[in-house]
Amino acid sequence: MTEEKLYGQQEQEELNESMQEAFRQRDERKAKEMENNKKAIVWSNVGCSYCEQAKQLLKLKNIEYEERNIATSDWTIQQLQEAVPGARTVPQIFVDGQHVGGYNELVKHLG
Ligand SMILES: N[C@@H](CCC(=O)N[C@@H](CS)C(=O)NCC(=O)O)C(=O)O
Repeated sequence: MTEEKLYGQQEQEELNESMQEAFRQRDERKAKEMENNKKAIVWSNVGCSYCEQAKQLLKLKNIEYEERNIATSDWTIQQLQEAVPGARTVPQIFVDGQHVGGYNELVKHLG
């Protein structure tokens, strides 16, 4: 017995659509899982709007990040310079241990 006999054309189309939707949801879940595994470090400073935007973007993409704010007693400008020699602006962002650059580079990096 062929499938056409078991299911009418409309039922067949509905089945195809729901399978496509299931695959789409699975792909979306996988992509999210992969992003969830990423970790970022954001070197920042107070009153830095690009730093805020970078953190917003990472949140939106579900990427966990550690903020290293050089205005706090936890981190210093020297430590930032060791991590990114010659850095002249903040934020300076690392994703999965790789230096990406500032906010604009992060936007490009995350596509
Ligand atoms: N193109 C940079 C711009 C970053 C930027 O201008 N940051 C400001 C603070 S929000 C800064 O560090 N300014 C210090 C300076 O320009 O000397 C990016 O995308 O991150």
